[in-house]
Amino acid sequence: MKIPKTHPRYISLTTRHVLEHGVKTGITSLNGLIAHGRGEAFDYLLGEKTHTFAKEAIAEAANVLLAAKHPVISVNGNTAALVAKEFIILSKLLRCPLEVNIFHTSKKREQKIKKHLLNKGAKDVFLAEKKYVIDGLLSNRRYVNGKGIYLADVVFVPLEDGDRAEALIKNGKKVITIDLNPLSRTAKTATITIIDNIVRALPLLVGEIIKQKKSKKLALQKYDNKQILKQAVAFLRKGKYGSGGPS
Ligand code: PTJ
Repeated sequence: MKIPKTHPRYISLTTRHVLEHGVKTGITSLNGLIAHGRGEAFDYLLGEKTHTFAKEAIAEAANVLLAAKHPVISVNGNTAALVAKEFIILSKLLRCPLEVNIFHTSKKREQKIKKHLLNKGAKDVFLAEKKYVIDGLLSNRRYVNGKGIYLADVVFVPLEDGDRAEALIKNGKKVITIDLNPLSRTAKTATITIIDNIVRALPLLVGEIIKQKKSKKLALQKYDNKQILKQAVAFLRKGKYGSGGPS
């Protein structure tokens, strides 16, 4: 289906197609479509734009990722379909690995995601190993790579489930997430929560990292994630939503 660029919901509709393609090629799970639908509902209410609270979180995320000793980017079936290119740029800028870590267990899908990332130019793509486990977690996501998330001090885990965010924090790691829902357990648990659509936030994060790398000194910012969440919820409560209009 060809969507005219002038369609008021062009970005939203093309993003859906990217995920649909992800399902057809075996990268994204069917559940991923449902998760995206939930995200879309919040995006609509947020006016489908990047707010100041997201920009502040992006700046802090860049700061923390650049200061990390061993950052790792965790990739799932939705994010692999939507932002593989930006993940690869990020992993090169930060000299850090990408690790495939999926919630809905499937060895076949893990391999397909890895191949997809390598085909797009990724260097290091790790998979989970049964002997390395995140304590306090029962889902498939407890298995991690011994040189990746297991060792990481900072884990970038966009579109995450609450259980793993909590477990990673309990295991002493900083967690940076992207989640359109400021009320989700992940959003509330993470060290830094970027409340924005991943397709808008990732290019901005790449830009911010390039900017902060050039400026060479890492700004120590006063950052309060609870305040960021409060601002997002306050915006939703005000009800000034729906930039694209009903369709
Ligand atoms: O590939 P798998 O098996 O690892 O599965 C990936 C999903 C995303 C399906 C899985 O992690 C999952 O079920 O996630 P949840 O618990 O549904 O949470 C996903 C969160 O991401 C929800 O709070 C959504 O609002 C949010 N979300 C969905 N799409 C986007 C998003 N946030 C930002 N940008 C999006 N495009």
